[in-house]
Amino acid sequence: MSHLEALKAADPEIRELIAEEERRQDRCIRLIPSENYASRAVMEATGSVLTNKYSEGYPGRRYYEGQQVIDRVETIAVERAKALFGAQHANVQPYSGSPANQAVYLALLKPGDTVLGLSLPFGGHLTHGWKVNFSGITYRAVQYELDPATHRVDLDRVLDLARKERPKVIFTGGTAYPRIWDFEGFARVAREVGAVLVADIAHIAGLVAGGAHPSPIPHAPIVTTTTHKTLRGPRGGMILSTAEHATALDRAVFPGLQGGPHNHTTAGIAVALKEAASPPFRDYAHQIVRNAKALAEGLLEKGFRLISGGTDSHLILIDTTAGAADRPGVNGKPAAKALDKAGLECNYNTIPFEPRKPMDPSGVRIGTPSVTSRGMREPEMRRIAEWMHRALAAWEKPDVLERIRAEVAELCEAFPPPGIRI
Ligand code: DSN
Repeated sequence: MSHLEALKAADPEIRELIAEEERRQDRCIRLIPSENYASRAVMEATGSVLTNKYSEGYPGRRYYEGQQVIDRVETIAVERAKALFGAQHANVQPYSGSPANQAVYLALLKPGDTVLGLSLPFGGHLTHGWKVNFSGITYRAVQYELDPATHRVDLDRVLDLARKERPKVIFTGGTAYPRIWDFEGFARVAREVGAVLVADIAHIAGLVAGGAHPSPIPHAPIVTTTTHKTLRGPRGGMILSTAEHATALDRAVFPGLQGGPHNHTTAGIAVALKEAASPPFRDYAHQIVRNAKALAEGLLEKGFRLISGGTDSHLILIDTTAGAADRPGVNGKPAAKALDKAGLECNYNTIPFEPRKPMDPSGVRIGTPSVTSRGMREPEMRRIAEWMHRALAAWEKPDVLERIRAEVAELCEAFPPPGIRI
């Protein structure tokens, strides 16, 4: 916390809250699959004087003077993004994943046009056409679901729906789908109906960068992502595309949707992209998947019901309402709250064909990006599975949850998180 000395003097209340959050992130096992630990280098870039500068426009074409440095920072970020993912064009200005997707709609569609995406309760994202989101309000959204038996995408069903509804845009990707995305198969569907395929790889960008998940490029001409999940950068967004869509997408981001880019974030993204291009990041990406598989195996041994039976990626979706002989079933929300009390942070989540309400669903969603960033491996995943079992077996017993929390903190002490202790 030495870097927060000025804050200590100016605003001790906020400084203490940041210190408290730092301790919390250090002492618990963070299993939310969309979160991670950004490196200290990423945070230094993000917490820099670049936050002081307005830069509406793009490198070489700005509406403000004084862009000598900012233009170079953004150009480096763009070139690194293109090189890392093998894309012809990159826009690193979207404030996050939702604005990145919003820009895609603005670039490709008119209000009322048809878009096809995975339904939210089945693991899709709000911006893929969910009814309460701008995407479902402004456009004619049609949603595909998962196969009732396998809980996997059934491309034949997607094709049938696409033939019937003739979408202009098809989204792949989601927030709670634990299996590999068949980008090539989706590209065939999109070609057949004349739609533009958009791959939202927000969750798996780091896996794609590290070679632990197939790349959507060249199958999808447009790829959107956040930068802070498996990619381990600051909170931000990016759009990658073919040259064909570059101008429309750039115009949609600015001036269509946003004002000045967050230059401090752009610098943090550049640093994260450099880190993601390094050989250790490839090991990191593959270890995330190995850890998720080990955690899934540990949970299956404890009798947990995993959606789709396991995982190929960084995340696992558990139906916590299904108990075992020595563990009662419990709804997702109380399960997530009990796990949090035990120092195991996750989020409650809908499961496919969810019979309950989104605010009180049947499952929890966990993942391994953060624990892998701390250097944890398969043996630690076994311990996490055991703790999850014990915590949910005693979900109404604060003393048991407190004991587990102490054990969790002891393990965490041995695995310093990036950005906090290393
Ligand atoms: N909120 C993100 C997640 O947790 O998956 C998706 O945008």
